[in-house]
Amino acid sequence: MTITSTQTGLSPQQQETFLREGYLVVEDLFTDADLQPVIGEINEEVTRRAGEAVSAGELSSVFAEAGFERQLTLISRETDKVARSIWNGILCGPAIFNLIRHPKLLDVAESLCGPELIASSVYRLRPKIPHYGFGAVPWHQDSGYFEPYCDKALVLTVWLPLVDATPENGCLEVIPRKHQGEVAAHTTHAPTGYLVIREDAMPQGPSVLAPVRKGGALLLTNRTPHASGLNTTDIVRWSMDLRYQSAALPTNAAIPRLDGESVPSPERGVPVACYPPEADFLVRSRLRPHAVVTDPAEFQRLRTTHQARPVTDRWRLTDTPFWNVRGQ
Ligand SMILES: O=C(O)CCC(=O)C(=O)O
Repeated sequence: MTITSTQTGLSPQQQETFLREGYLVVEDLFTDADLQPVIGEINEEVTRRAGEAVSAGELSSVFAEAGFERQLTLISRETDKVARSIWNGILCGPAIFNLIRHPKLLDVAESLCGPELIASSVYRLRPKIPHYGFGAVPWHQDSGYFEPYCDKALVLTVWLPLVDATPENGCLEVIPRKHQGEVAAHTTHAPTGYLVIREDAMPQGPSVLAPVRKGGALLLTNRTPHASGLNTTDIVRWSMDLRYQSAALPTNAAIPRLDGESVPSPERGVPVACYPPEADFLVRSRLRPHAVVTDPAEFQRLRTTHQARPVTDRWRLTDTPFWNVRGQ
């Protein structure tokens, strides 16, 4: 379901479509110039880490001349260490921070999550390397990873390609209209370690591929079943997935709470955050603007010093004593 963006948040028609289908592709949200700072920052970090691998004798060259789309492909033919070292939410530089709080994205997020906006701790950088097994992501709902308390609320995923995402390089695939019921039972996917919906719990219905051109975004709810395939091209399918939620949901962001917001409480089973392992922050607010994080250094501090709390072990997948809301 593709609708061209209005640049000032989503139109009522876009909102309706998203809520009905569980996903929406928004085209032309960003210009190349909007995305260049984050691409530059990532590229610099790849080159820096590749340089370290060259010094350690693990790589023959940093392959800088190959450019953003191909450099990591060439590096990864010799070692996957560089790609693995930047995967997920490890990078937290100023351009990533500025992308997460970009007004165009916040307008979109506000349309669906309301004006008191938390940037969820779960943001991920995904360099999907050509023909790399760990690049394919099995069928899951993001809520499979989150606290059960947050299942019925919206934690919005904004999936943002930094190159054109196509079926050939492993764009996402979704099952429309399966985002309303209970979260399906998940288990561990061997050998990647990702969560995957259990075969006997897989929502039945036709899936659709969701290619997105650079500059566009795919919006998903936290209960939308989605997956992505292998990258069979020779460029890296670079993407970021960013998440937003209302401040009325559990959050570990340091904010003054308003009446009616869900503060942690063992008695009422309210967890400290929808995803306690990483740090949330307030990204837009009219009612407590002084608590909005605007300093890249503060963002970096939050990302690197957060005291991780595990998520409830709802799928009983490990013997780890997972944090339990009643035992905090
Ligand atoms: O980028 C991908 O291939 C998968 C992304 C994903 O599963 C997610 O954002 O939840």
